[in-house]
Order: sequence, then C-alpha cells, then structure tokens
Amino acid sequence: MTCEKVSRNLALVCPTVNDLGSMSPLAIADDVSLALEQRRPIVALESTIFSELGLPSPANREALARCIGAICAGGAVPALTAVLDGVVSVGRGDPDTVCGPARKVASRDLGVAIAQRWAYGATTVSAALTIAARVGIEVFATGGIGGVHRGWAETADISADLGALARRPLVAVSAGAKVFLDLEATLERLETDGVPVLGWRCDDLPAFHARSSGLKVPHRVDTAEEVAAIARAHWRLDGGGLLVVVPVPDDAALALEPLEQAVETALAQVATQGVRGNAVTPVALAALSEATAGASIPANLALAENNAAVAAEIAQALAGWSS
Ligand code: PSU
Ligand code: MN
Repeated sequence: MTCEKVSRNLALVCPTVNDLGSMSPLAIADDVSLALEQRRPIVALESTIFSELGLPSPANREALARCIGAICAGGAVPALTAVLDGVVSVGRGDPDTVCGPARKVASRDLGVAIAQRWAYGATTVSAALTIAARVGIEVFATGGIGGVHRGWAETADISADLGALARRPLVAVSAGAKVFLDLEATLERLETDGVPVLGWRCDDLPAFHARSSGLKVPHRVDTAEEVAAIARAHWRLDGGGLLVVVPVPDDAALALEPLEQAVETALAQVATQGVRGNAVTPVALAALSEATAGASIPANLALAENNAAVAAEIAQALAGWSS
C-alpha cells in the first residue's frame, strides 16, 4: 500500500494517527482499517515469535498460520505488526517475509528501524504494543512475554515488554512469561508497575510450556466479558496494560520439573556462549528446544494458538461493551 493511500485511510479511520503518518510511514491493511473504523474486534500480534529469531523453521510458519486462523475463527481481524522497508506495517503479513530472517525491534529500536529503513524489523512484544496502542487496537496476543531475567541483580536485564505493558492500554494475552525468566520477580515487577495480572480460568501463573509455575496470580477471571469489564474500568482510571495469563492446553503441556531441568541446561549453554542483552532470548529458546528434545516446540505452537483464540474472544467482548 502506498503512503498516500495509507494517509487517506488513516484520515478516515483514526485521526490521531495522522501526525505519526506524516512523521513516519505507517501502512495499515484495509481489513484492519475497516475494523478500526467500525470498532470491530481486532487482535494485534508481534512478529519476532514468527521470524527466524523466534520459533525454528518450519514451526514458525505453522505458528503464524495457526494464530491467524484462530483469530479469524474467533471473529476478529488479525493485525500483525512489523517494520518492512522502514514502514511500520499492521496487517496479515506475508509468511515468506514474516517467517524469514529479521532484526529484532523492541520499542527502543522502532525509530531507528524506520529511519534506517530496515528491510524486516520483527517486533517484540514491546514494539508491537507501542504500535498497536498508537493505532487504537485494544487486544494483543503472543506466546510468552519477556520479563525479569534470572540474575537480573547483576545484569539489570529486564525486558522492555514490562515497561511497554505498563504504559500501553491494551489487554495482552500470553501463557505468562517465558519459562527461563525469574517468574516471581516478573510478577513483582508487574505489581510495581500497576499491571493487573488476570489468570484465565486459573489461579496459578502458568510457566509457559507448563500449566502452573506454582506461583499464585493476584486475580482470576472466567469469562471474556469479565476481562472486558475490568479493562474498561482500568482504562477509565488512566491505567495502562493488563496481562491475561492462559495455561497451555492440557494435551500439549510439559511437566514443570523436567521443564525446569531443561531450562537449567539451556541457561548453562547461554552462559557458556557468553550471550548478553537482546540475543539472550533467541539463543535461550533454541537451547531450550534442544534440551527438551524438541518437545517445547509443539507446546509453544499450541499455547500461541490458544492465546490467539482467547484474545479474539476478549476482543469480541470489548467491542460489544457499551460504556
Ligand atoms: N517468547 C517466545 N518467543 C519469542 C519471544 C518470546 O516464545 O521469540 C520474543 C518476544 O518477541 C518477546 C521478546 O517480546 O522475545 C523478549 O525479548 P527480550 O527478553 O530481549 O526483551
Ligand atoms: Mn533483555
């Protein structure tokens, strides 16, 4: 889509985006534009998980197809976020590009990726939330968010996902945070930042590939309408993001204890390789897949698809809500 066409669409759809449109190119797919205009349910997605930085090929393609399929089947419009040739793009995404080689774009990298015209900047949760909030999307789905890394006291490695969640008024749906993080510290940080963590039909924080981490969530929710009511109330008081945590489906779940052992092995491998900063997550995910003999991958696919389905349900409830 040309920038001219984009600005015309945006003028119709979302006047607040015009200044971003003139400052930096933004391409919104027609079906997303229309859904924004008609206030129909939309679910935003990040692209890192589907790129070569996320799931290994060909699981990444399957994950993309299953997430998009679940959102459509749930009556919502998928809005995958990415930076393509320096253009912030929101739409369905061409699998040949989305699932290919990418540079990781967190919220701090967005301006650089645009100005330097990166061919494919894959958005992390933080960048996706930033884009989705700017466009006016209220619901986002992913596999697992980033969080407070183990050993954070020495490295200060705390994912920008947490800060973005605190600031951007979206409902983010995930299977908790990635399992190799410090989950207890991640929950603490979310509390500090005023992010409600809502357990979707569960009382425990999931451990990504495992259904429970053994840690309690502060609040439980059982319906999408309940989530919508909480989000509306939170936003009326100028609250930012909310995190809905959904356990991985039973038939794909891994048991917590062997998973923890695999995490230890994976993290030891990361340490030996001397990986730091934003390279930690992709390397740790690959090492974890190896340490679980590939079992983490089907679990990851199942949970991502399930999260997308729950997100579509919540988007429906939010769209139907009259305040
Ligand atoms: N969870 C996954 N696969 C991923 C990620 C999370 O199962 O690829 C990505 C997400 O894009 C998330 C990012 O936002 O990792 C967090 O990276 P960091 O820890 O560097 O903030
Ligand atoms: Mn980090």
